[in-house]
Amino acid sequence: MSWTYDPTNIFARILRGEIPNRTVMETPHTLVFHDIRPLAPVHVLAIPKGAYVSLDHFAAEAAEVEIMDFHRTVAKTCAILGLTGPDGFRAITNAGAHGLQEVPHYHLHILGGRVLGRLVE
Ligand code: DGP
Repeated sequence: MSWTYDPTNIFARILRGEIPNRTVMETPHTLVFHDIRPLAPVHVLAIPKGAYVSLDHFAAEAAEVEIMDFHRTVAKTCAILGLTGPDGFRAITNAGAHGLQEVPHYHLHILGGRVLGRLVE
């Protein structure tokens, strides 16, 4: 399978330092920052630094160290933001046209701080 990555997308520009962001955590492979249009009291985005379009692209082609680092960083972020208690959180990703993906760089939305609505429309 092939994925075509657009290096002009907004998260690529954030990674290059061309656009500011409110960083929560950064590692050699992963960046976590606040979403510009928060849908919950906590709404951050975790992105790999590599050029991956979507979850399926990342899972298929990233090195194991990138995949490990990404998920460990997500877990640390949840702990830092106070989401790992019984109240919990939601982690969700949108992919492609049906997923209504707006930014074509893989990102995981991490939401919490209130009871979230069900996913069904
Ligand atoms: P998605 O539909 O899953 O591709 O969501 C993209 C998210 O990215 C959306 O919640 C808004 C957020 N977003 C878009 N542009 C920017 C930006 O320039 N900065 C930040 N921090 N977030 C952005």
